[in-house]
Amino acid sequence: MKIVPSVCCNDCGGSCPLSIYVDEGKIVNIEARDVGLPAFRPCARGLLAQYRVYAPDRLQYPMKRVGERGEGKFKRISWDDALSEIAEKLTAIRAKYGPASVFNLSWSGGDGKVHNFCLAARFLNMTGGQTTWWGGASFQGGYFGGMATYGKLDTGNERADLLNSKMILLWGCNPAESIFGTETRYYLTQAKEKGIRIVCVDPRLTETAATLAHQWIPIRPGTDAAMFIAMAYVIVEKGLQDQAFLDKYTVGFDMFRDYLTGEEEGIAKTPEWAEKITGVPAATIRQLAIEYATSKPAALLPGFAPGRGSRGEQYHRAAATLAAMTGNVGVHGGAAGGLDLSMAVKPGEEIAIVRNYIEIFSFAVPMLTNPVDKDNPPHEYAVKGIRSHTVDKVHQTHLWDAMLRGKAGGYYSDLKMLYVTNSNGLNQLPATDKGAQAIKGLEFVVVHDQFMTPTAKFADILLPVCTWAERNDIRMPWMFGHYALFANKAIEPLYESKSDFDIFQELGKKMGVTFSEKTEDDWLRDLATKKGIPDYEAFKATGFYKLQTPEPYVCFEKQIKDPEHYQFPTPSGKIEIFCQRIADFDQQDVLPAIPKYVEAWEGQADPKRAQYPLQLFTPHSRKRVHSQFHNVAWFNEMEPHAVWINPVDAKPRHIKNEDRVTVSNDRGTICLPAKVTNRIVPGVVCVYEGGWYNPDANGVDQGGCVNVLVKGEHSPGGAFCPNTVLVEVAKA
Ligand SMILES: Nc1nc2c(c(=O)[nH]1)N[C@H]1C(S)=C(S)[C@@H](COP(=O)(O)OP(=O)(O)OC[C@H]3O[C@@H](n4cnc5c(=O)[nH]c(N)nc54)[C@H](O)[C@@H]3O)O[C@H]1N2
Ligand SMILES: Nc1nc2c(c(=O)[nH]1)N[C@H]1C(S)=C(S)[C@@H](COP(=O)(O)OP(=O)(O)OC[C@H]3O[C@@H](n4cnc5c(=O)[nH]c(N)nc54)[C@H](O)[C@@H]3O)O[C@H]1N2
Ligand code: SF4
Ligand SMILES: [Mo]
Repeated sequence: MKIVPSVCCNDCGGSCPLSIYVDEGKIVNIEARDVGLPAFRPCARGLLAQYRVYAPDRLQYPMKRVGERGEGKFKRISWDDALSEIAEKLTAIRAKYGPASVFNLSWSGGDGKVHNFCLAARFLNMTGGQTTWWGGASFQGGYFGGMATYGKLDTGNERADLLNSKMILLWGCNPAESIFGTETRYYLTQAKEKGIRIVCVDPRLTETAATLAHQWIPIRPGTDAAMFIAMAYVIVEKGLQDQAFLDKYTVGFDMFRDYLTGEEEGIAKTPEWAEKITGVPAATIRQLAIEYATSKPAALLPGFAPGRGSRGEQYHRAAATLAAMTGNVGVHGGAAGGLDLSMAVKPGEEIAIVRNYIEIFSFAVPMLTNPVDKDNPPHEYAVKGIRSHTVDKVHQTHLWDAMLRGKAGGYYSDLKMLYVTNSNGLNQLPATDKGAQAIKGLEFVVVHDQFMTPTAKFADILLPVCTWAERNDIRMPWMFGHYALFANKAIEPLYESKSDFDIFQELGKKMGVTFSEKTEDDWLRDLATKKGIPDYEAFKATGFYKLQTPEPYVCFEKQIKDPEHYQFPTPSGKIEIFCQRIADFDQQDVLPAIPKYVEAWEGQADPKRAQYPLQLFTPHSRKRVHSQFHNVAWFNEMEPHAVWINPVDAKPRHIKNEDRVTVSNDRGTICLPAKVTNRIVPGVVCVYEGGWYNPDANGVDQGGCVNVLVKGEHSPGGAFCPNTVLVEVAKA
C-alpha cells in the first residue's frame, strides 16, 4: 500500500489536499490530508472520487459514430485510426471553409494548471486557428461590474480578514455548498463562533443560511439591485453615508443620489418601492440598511449567481456602490464587492483575461496566438478592460444560434466543426434542444471525455480521457489562490484512456506539428519555478506550498491610506459609481452609467407571466460539479435531482412531494420529481444545473437538464442568464 499526496482537481475552486491510498495499482481509499491548513476541508466529491474513477460507464477506448449523430451508437476503433481521421477532417474542413469554421468548446472539466482547456486552444492555434467564445458563464456580470467600478478583477480581501468584520452579509452566496474559495466556509464558521452577525439573502434557505446565518432574508431572484438601491435610499435618507469617503474616493455619487431620491426620474427608490419588486418587506430592507451602514466595518460578499441574470451587471455595480457609500472599501473587515477575488500577485505579474477566463497564477502551457483573431478588430461594443473581444468571437449564449445561422445571421463565420474537450457544453449552455439541432447540422464533431455525456453522444470521434487521479498536475485554488498543491498521479490511466496532453502530442504528429517540446513534468517544473517554489521535488513529495503574501491581504488598502500616490485603476483614478465607459455604450435604458434597477426580460412585468407564472433559477449542487457525478449513482443518493417548489405553488397544481412533474416554457420541457419545500420563496422554483439531457420520443427531457429552459441570450454587459427564466410546473 502506498499513500499518494494529491489534491482534488474538480472545478469548484476548492483544491482540497487528499491522501490517495493505492494498493496493487488500485485506489482503495481517499482521505483528507493534513497540511496544516484546517480551512481546506474536502467534500464527498474529493473523498469519494474513486466512485467516479471506477464508475462502470467510464469510456474505455476510442470510438467512431455508427448511427445518426446524437443517437449514441458507436463502434470501437484504434487510437491510430481515430487520430488519423481527426487530422484528415480538421485539415480538410479548414481548407474548404477556413479556420474560423472550427469551434473550440473547451471548458471546466480538467481544472489543473496543465490539464485544462488551454491544451485544445494551443493545439488548434498552432495548426491553423479556431473560433472561440466570449462571455464567461461563471461571473461575466461581476467581471463587467468590477472592471467598470474598480478597474480591477481582484477586489477581495483575504478571507481571514472576515474575522475583523462586525457584520457579514452573504448575498446570493452559498459557500457551504458551492465552496466559493475553500477558506470561505471555514472563516465564516469562525466568525459565527466569534459572535459576528451573519445575514444571508437568498431565494432559498441554503445550507449556508441554515447553519451559519443569524438571519435569512428570502428574495425573488434577479431583483437584488432593487434591494441594494432601496438600502442606499435609506442610508441617504438617514444621512448614514460616509460622505467624506465618497467625496475623496468616488465619482458620480451625486447622480446616484438624484436617482435614489426620484430627482432624476420622479420615483423615489423607497423600501416600499423595492418591496413590490423583491418581495422583501420594507421594514426588513430598512433594518438591514441601517444595520449595514452602522456596523463598521461590514463585509457584503456578493455571490456570482445573482449576476448570472439578464441584468446581472446592475447587481454587481449596486453592491460595490453600497460598499463605497459605507466606507467599507480598502479597510480591514470590509469588502469592496466587484469580483471579490483575492490573489497573491507578485510585483510585475498581471491578472489577465485569457479568453473568458481569469488567469489566476497563469496556466502552465501557453495557448499561443489564434491566427483567426490575431489581426481582427475589437467588436463594435468592446471597451478595453470591460468588454474586450474581437469580432470573430461568439458569445457563449449564442453558440447554437451561430451554428444554425452563421454568416447569414450576422456571425463572423459559418461553423462546420466542433472540437470539445473538458466540457459537457450541450448540457451546460442555454437552449439545449436548439443545441442538439445545431450540432446535428455540423460536418464533424470530436469529443474528448471520460463518460458518454449528452455532448459526447453527439461525437463523430469520441476519445477516452483519464481523470486527475491518473496524471500529474498542479492546482491553485481560485478566489483565494495563495497556495500551490501537487496532484501526484496515483494510478496509471485506466483502460486505453490518455490525458488531453498526450492526445494532442500524438495528434500533432499526425498533422506534422510538435504540440509540445516540453514534457508534462517540464511544464509543471517551470510553473513551480515561476511561482517562486524553491524545491520542485520537495513540493511534489509534500504536495503543498504556501505562496508568499501579506496577511491578511486587504484590497485597495493603499488607495485608501495613501491616495496621493495610489489611485484606483479606473480612467478617473476613483471608484466609478458613474462610469463614462459605460455611458459610451449609449444603451442607457438597459445599461445605465450609474447602477440602477432595470426590469429584466422574463422579469416581474413580462407578459409571458400569464402563461409561465413561475420564476426559475438554477444554482450549483453540492453533490455535483456542474454535470459531473450526475451519472454516479452514489452521489444522486445524497440528494435526488428535483425541482424545488413552495407548498403555496404546489397545492393549486395538486403536486405532492416526489410527484413527477414537468417544468416547461416556450423553449422546451423537462420532467423530474418535485421537492415541495418551504425552503424556497413562493412564486419561484429551482432546479440545480447539471442534470443530464435525455429527451424522450416526444422531445421531453427526462433527465432534468435545466438548460433546456434557459434562453440563449446574454445581459447587456455579457452575463450568462440561467437565473432569469419563466416557467410553468405541472403534474407529469
Ligand atoms: N458544489 C459545487 N460547487 C461549485 C460548483 C459546482 O458545480 N458544484 N461550481 C463552481 C463554479 S464553476 C462556479 S462559477 C461557482 C458558482 O458559484 P455561485 O454563483 O455562488 O453558485 P450558485 O450555487 O449558482 O449560487 C449561489 C447562491 O445564490 C443563490 N441565488 C441564485 N440566484 C439568485 C438571485 O437572483 N439572487 C440572490 N440573492 N440569490 C440567488 C442560489 O440560491 C445559491 O444559494 O461555484 C463553484 N462551486
Ligand atoms: N443553467 C445553468 N447552466 C450553467 C451554470 C448555471 O449556473 N446554470 N453554470 C455555468 C458555469 S459557472 C460553468 S463553469 C459551466 C461548466 O460547464 P462544463 O465545463 O461543460 O461543465 P461539466 O458538466 O463539468 O463538464 C465538464 C466535462 O469535462 C469532462 N472532463 C473532466 N476532466 C476532463 C479532462 O481532463 N479532459 C477532458 N477532455 N474532459 C474532462 C467531464 O467528464 C465533463 O463531462 O456550466 C455553466 N452552466
Ligand atoms: S470538489 Fe471542491 S470542495 Fe470538494 S474535495 Fe474537491 S476541491 Fe474540495
Ligand atoms: Mo463557473
